[in-house]
Amino acid sequence: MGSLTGDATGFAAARLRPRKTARRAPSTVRRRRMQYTLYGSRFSGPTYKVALLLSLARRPFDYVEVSLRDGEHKTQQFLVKNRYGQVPCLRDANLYLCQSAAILEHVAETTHRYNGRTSGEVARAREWMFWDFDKLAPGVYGLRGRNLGVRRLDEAVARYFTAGAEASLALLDRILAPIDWLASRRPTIADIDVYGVVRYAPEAGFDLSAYPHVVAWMKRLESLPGFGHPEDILP
Ligand SMILES: N[C@@H](CCC(=O)N[C@@H](CS)C(=O)NCC(=O)O)C(=O)O
Repeated sequence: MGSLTGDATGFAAARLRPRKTARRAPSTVRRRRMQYTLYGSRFSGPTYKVALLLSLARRPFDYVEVSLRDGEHKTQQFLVKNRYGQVPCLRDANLYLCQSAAILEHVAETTHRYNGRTSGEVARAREWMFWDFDKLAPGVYGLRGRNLGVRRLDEAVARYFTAGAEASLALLDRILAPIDWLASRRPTIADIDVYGVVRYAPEAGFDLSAYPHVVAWMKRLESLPGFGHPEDILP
C-alpha cells in the first residue's frame, strides 16, 4: 500500500513517506501523524467522496492507496480496518470507519462542516445518500467500470443500468430546477455524496448536457473553496 499526503486545500502534497530502511538524519523531525488517514483507491468514486468532504472541510489527511488489482483490500491487514474488504476506509484518530455515506456523516457531525442544520436536514441528507447508492450509483459506477475495462457486464444488465441511471439523472435534474442544494439552503454531504457519482457519469457514457440543472449544480459545488477533482486530492 502506497502512502502519501493529501491536504485540505484540495491539492495533494504527494510526499512519499521515507522508506523504512532509509537512515534518518539526526536533525530530521518526524512528521506528526494526521488525525485522519484515508485508505482508498484513486479510481474509486466512494473514496473520492470522502476525500472531497475532507478537502472542502479543510481537514488535512494522510492517504494510503490500496491496490484493488493486487487484492490488498482482501488481506488480513486491511480487513481489520474494513470488515467488508472494500475501500474507502477512514481512520479518525483510533477509530476506523467504513462505508462512504457513514464516513461522510461522521466527518460532517464531528467537524460541523457540510452537515444539515436541523434534524430534518440531516435526515434529508441521509435520504439522498441512500437514494444515491440504491438508484444512481449502480448504473453510473457499473457502466464506468465496464468502460474502464475492470468489469464485465451482460448486455441486458448494461441496458438495465443505463435505464436506471438515466431515470435517476432526470429525477435529479427535476428536483434541482428550483433549488441550489439538495438537503438545505447550503451545500451538505448530500451534495458531496451525489456529486461523487454524477461526476463520473460522462465516463459511464452519459451526456450531462441533457441535464442542465444538474450541470449548474455541479458548477456551484466545484466553485466551493477547497474543492478538488480526484486527480488533485487523491495523489
Ligand atoms: N457502499 C460502499 C461501496 C464501496 C465500494 O464499492 N468500493 C469498491 C471500490 S469503488 C470496492 O472496494 N470494491 C472491491 C470489492 O467490493 O471487493 C461505500 O460507499 O463505501
